[in-house]
Amino acid sequence: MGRLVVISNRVAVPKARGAAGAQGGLAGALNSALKEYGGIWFGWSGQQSDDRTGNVKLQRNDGVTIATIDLSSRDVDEYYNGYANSTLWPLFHYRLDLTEYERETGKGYERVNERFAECVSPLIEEDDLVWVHDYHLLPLGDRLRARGLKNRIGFFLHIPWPPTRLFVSLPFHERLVRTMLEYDLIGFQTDEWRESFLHYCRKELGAKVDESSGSITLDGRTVIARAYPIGIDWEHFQAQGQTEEARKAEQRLVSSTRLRTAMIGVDRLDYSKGLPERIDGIGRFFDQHPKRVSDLVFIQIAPPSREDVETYQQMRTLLEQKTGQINGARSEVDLVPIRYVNRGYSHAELYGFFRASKIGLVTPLRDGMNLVAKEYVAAQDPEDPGALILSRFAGAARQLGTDVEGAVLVNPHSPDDLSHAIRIALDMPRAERKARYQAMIGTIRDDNVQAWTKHFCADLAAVRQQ
Ligand code: ADQ
Repeated sequence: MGRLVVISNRVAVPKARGAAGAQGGLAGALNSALKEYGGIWFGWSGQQSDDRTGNVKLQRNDGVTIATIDLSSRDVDEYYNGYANSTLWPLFHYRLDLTEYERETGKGYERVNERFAECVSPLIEEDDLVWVHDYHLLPLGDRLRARGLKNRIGFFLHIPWPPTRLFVSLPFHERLVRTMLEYDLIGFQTDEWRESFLHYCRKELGAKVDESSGSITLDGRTVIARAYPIGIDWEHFQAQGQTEEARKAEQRLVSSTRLRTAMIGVDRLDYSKGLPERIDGIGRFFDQHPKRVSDLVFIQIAPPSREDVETYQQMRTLLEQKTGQINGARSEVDLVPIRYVNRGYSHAELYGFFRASKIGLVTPLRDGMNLVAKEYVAAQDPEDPGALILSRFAGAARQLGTDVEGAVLVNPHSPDDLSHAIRIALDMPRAERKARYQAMIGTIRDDNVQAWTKHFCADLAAVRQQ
């Protein structure tokens, strides 16, 4: 196998504290892949510059070549804040109500994909494997082929693929999916998203689809679609858990919550994560069990993300209001039921906070996978683990829960369901917590991010090209 060339919207050199929240789950995963195979990671530098000289900045970091370009402010508005984050992100998370359809941002999206192809193709050698990531770059494979690239090109979608009935609301949906058929292998987080994609190709494009192998054939070209559920960097996370920083974080939470059970949520501040709905569920729990206010403290850690997009600003305000209302109504001089923290923490600190919390609350309305759910479980003491409450609509629910085993599954839209799950988790006997933990920990440990990258890259290297 040649080198690996990873292409994603942003490249992220691992940084220390506070950076993890902004980087999201993607960064850690890709860094691990590149360290293992050697190669190049190409993407936007995060900088804006209006002089489009097309210069690629190269930097060696820990055996990996990081190659970046700047984007113009118009590119950032149209491609990043516009089409990627105001059209595709809400639509792919089933939020038609928040989806904007603007022709100009669509053009900006195509322009930036073309620019990515123009800048990265000279860096790619003949037998390199090319791995493109996520919704920012759906048409990139097609743009690379147009420049004569014959390499094996794979694509992985980190977020859900929406049902056909929602997806067809996107103007030019057919054109977009046809460009994706230029990849050799397309990976999804779960079978559910893969099935939606196959359904679209069959119904709307008339492609020949083989459900079991995932092959899609159209106009003489075949692409394979498979599910590759992403995992956490188990070893790294466990090593973080052994640090003094993790131990101090755990102690800090234990001593500040004293006899109350700590329940924790850790998310980017994003409407897909179901944060206002989560607060409503906690409010319902306190309404239904007013005496138990003194048993529970909820800690929500949520650093802001995508602050230039208006829906994100509105959500932040809504969340502050809802938290303020509950705290106003339920606090005592020495007791505040919800602690809402607008900042990121290092993985070591998160490990400590997770371990000190007897309930993990992960309730996205829709999520490709959700790595926080896996990190929460990975941080638990096997002899006295906490309980995980997990949304049925997170990709992770496919691996971590049935109705009786593993995580306590919930419908995050229903405050009653959330309230019920909180009561179950709060009163769960240790033996049941241990059994549920045992049902989850094997897949979290073994199906880790290294296994994920190995599996995807091996399949990509093995695809028969036409
Ligand atoms: P995200 O939407 O960013 O990722 P997630 O999978 O939960 O969501 O990953 C978040 C990562 O960022 C985790 O490693 C977590 O520890 C970290 N993080 C989150 N909040 C943090 C905070 N407050 N402080 C510090 N760190 C924080 C997208 C998709 C997911 C998919 C991943 C990976 O939306 O569905 O699981 O990519 O494919």
